[in-house]
This record gives sequence, structure tokens and C-alpha cells, in this order.
Amino acid sequence: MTSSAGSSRLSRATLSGACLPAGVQPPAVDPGDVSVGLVHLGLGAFHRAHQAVFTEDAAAATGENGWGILGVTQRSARVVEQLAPQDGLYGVLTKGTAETSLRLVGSLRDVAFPGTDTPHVLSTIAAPTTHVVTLTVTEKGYRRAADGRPDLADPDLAADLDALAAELSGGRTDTAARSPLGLLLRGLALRARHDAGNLTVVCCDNLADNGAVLATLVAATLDAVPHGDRLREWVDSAVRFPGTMVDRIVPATTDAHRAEAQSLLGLSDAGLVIGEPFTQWVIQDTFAGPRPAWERVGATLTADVAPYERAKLRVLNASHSTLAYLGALRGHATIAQAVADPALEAIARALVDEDVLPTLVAPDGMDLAQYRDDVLSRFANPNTGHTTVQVAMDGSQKLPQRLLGTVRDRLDSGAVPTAAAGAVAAWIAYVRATSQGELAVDGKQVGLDDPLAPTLAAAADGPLDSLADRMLGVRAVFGEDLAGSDVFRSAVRGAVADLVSIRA
Ligand code: CS2
Repeated sequence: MTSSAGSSRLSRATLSGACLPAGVQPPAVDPGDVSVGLVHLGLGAFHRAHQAVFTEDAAAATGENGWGILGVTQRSARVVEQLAPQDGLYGVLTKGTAETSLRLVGSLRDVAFPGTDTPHVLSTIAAPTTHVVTLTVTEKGYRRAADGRPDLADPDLAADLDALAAELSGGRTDTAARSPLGLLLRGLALRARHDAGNLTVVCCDNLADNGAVLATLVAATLDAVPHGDRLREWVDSAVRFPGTMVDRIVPATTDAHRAEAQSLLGLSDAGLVIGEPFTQWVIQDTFAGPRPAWERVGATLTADVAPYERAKLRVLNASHSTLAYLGALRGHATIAQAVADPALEAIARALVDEDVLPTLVAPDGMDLAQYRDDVLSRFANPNTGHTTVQVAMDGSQKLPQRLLGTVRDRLDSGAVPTAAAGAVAAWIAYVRATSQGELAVDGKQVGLDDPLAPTLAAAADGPLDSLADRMLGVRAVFGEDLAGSDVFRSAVRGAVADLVSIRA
């Protein structure tokens, strides 16, 4: 490749015939030879570095060419603008502690933004050639109320349900969808109407019991929609919602990553994503129809995903969040810096050892102490540049999934979850510092990035000695049970008081 190619952009045209530089791995499938069989909702970096790679490798391993992906963005057309001019091609820059590699992915065959392309997304979900829908829409994307039921007061979901009700009584199907759940339900409605066959919907977000959660959300939403009962019956018979555990650390892509990839590839890539070398996918084997042969390329298909999922959420994600809050409060910009701080590493380790491990049953063949060590050394990889502030966002949505299950199990067994209360206190201190404009990391002020920010900021404001009580009063996070637990309250109060010394 000549140096003048440095100014061109990755696409099928610029790739075809180009001799890729040594060390850059070409797409494992020929993008021109692949048709869409899977729709993905939530076309963020995580999907591109995880399920899309597994799916491409599975297609390459079997030679099946019907597993191309239609990737659907959530809130903006930006990702479509990055990927459409590149014919869906993008690179994954893998950054290990010692080595960097770049591979190109060709399995993303179509991209869509619901704001303009809803009819296309719905008809693809309803196509008989589509067999799987996967989702990574983040915790907040599901619009769940505090009790886990659909938040019917959410204006986006409410608008989608109006459109769905109209469609169920034979109306038009071209209103732009505004929420992932709305898009999914409307796609299911069209599929049922076209009698297009069974479908499997695979939730790949970090929610405890994610498959069951999504199945319940779908059913409960249909119960609330006029004429939803017939669709609900069809979903019960034709759709399956396997649970999954997904794992790969995928930090936000920076300009420096794009420049690095461009110097390796000789082409610019606006869709580039980065990730650590580690990747894992455990999937409950309850499919309603065909699926890519993911087990051929390293995924684990199992009858019971819960022990894997629980271990991952409670060990990895809980300690990640704890390091993010405490790290940012101590001025560390990255997770790697936070875990290199001996005081914080000891806190993360104690959280896992004292409160998390007693609540877990090791999945087959897994050594949980080794898993904890592996996770901490993955965090220590200095080359991903994963920021504390990125992991710290959306705490109100993340804590219940990754930390509060541990707290509940410990309380149920009669233990005082002191270390887990410390992690909750770390979040409280972070909410207070960010909502009051008191936190700067790397010289930049950090605000509170959370869908419940106004509620949290109001609770965080006021005297320090009642801070823990005011925050525990946020029922959307703690529920009635934890807010009402004297044992937990007193542990959190003590931990919030102790945090003053951590910050010093
Ligand atoms: C992180 C996760 O941002 C976060 O909250 O804890 O995205 C984490 O990197 C992944 O779950 C790793 O699989």
C-alpha cells in the first residue's frame, strides 16, 4: 500500500485489491457474499468488538453466508454516518499489555438509525431470513421502572406503544421508533403479522438474569397495550429469550486510537473500536430457530448461564465500578491507574473476598479466586486507557445489577455487608462530588452523567451527616427493602463517614 492511501477511508472499494499491511487481519468473511440474518439493536462499540466478531468468525468457520448483521443505532445517526460510507467495514484495535493488533470486520452488512429508518428495521426483524435479534442498549435503554416493570410513563416508550397499538389494529407502520423496546415490540408485531416464523432475542446487556428480564419486560409491556394479548400469545409460542454473559473491556475510541489504527492500516476508519484481548460469551442454549455456530469460535452454549453471569457482574462489574468511583475521587484518570493504587486495589479485593465470593456458586471448572485475580490484572492493562469517568457513568442503573444483589444475599444470610456498603458509599461520594461541581480529573471538571441525575443531585445536596440516609431514600436504586434495612443503613452511614479519609 502506498503512503498516499493514508488519506483514503476504509470501504469495500479501498479494501478490494489492496494488499493489507502485514499484521492487519482482513475480514474473515467476504462482505459481498453475506446476507443479513441477524438484527442488532444498540450499535455501540461493545457490539462491534464482541458479538459482531463472534458472528463473523462463526460464519467463517462454517461457511454459512446468511449471518450478516443489520446494526441499529440507538439515539443518533452518528454511527450510521461513520459506518455507511465504509460499507459497514470497521477495525477492532486490540490492545494488550505488550502487543497491539488490528483486524477488520465485515459481518456488519447494513446500518440503520430508527429516526429515519424504522420501517426498514421493522421489515428486517420481520423477514423470514432473520432468525436472531441481539441487543446491547445499556442498562438505561430498557426503560425499566424501579420495580423492574416497563416504565410506561417514559415518553419514548409511551410514544412507541401508541404506534404499536395502531399497528396492532391494522394501522401504518412508518412512525419512527423512539425506544429499543418499542422497536423490538413493533418488529415482533410485524413478524407475527407476516407469519415469518420463530425468532430468538438475545439480551447482551449487563443485567442480572438478562434473558428473563427482557422476556418479562416484553410480556408486561404487551399486557399494557390495547390488543396486545394476541401478540403476547404469539411471542410465548414463537420467541425465545436466552440469557447471556458477555465480557470484553471496550473503552471509548479516542482520536489517538484512530491515528494509531490509520498508521497500521493506511486508511482512515471512522468506525474503529478498541478492546482488550480477553473476550468471553456464555449463552443459554434455548434458541427458537437457527443461530450462528458461536460455539465453534469460543462461545460457551450452556443450559444454565446464571452462575457465569452472576460471577461476572458481581466480581468484574462491581469491582470495576468501585475502582471507577474511588479512582476518580482520588484523581486517577484511568482504571489502570486506580487499580495500581494499593489502597484501592485492596478495597476492590476486599469487596470480592468478603462480600461477593460468599454469594457465588462457581460455574463448572471455574476457580473464583483465580477469576478475581484475572479480572484485576485485566483492569491493570495500561494500554486500553479505559477511563474511570466512563465506567462511573449511569451508576443508578448499574449498582442494582452489579452490587445490590450481593448486598441482598449477604443480608439474607445474616451477614453485615461492610465491604459492599463501602462500594455503595463510593458511589454516593462520587454523586455528591460530581453534582456539586467538586470533582476534577486530569484538570477537567467532571459532572454527574446519569439518567437520574436531578433526583440524585437533590438527594446528595445537604448536610454530610445525613447524606447516606438521603441517598438510600432514592427508591429507584435501593428499593423499599434496602432503604428499610437498618443493618445496611448503618453500614453505609459508617462507610460514607470513612470515605473522608480515602479522599484525603
Ligand atoms: C464496565 C463494563 O462501563 C462499565 O460499567 O464495567 O462496560 C465492562 O467493561 C464490561 O462489562 C466488561 O465486559
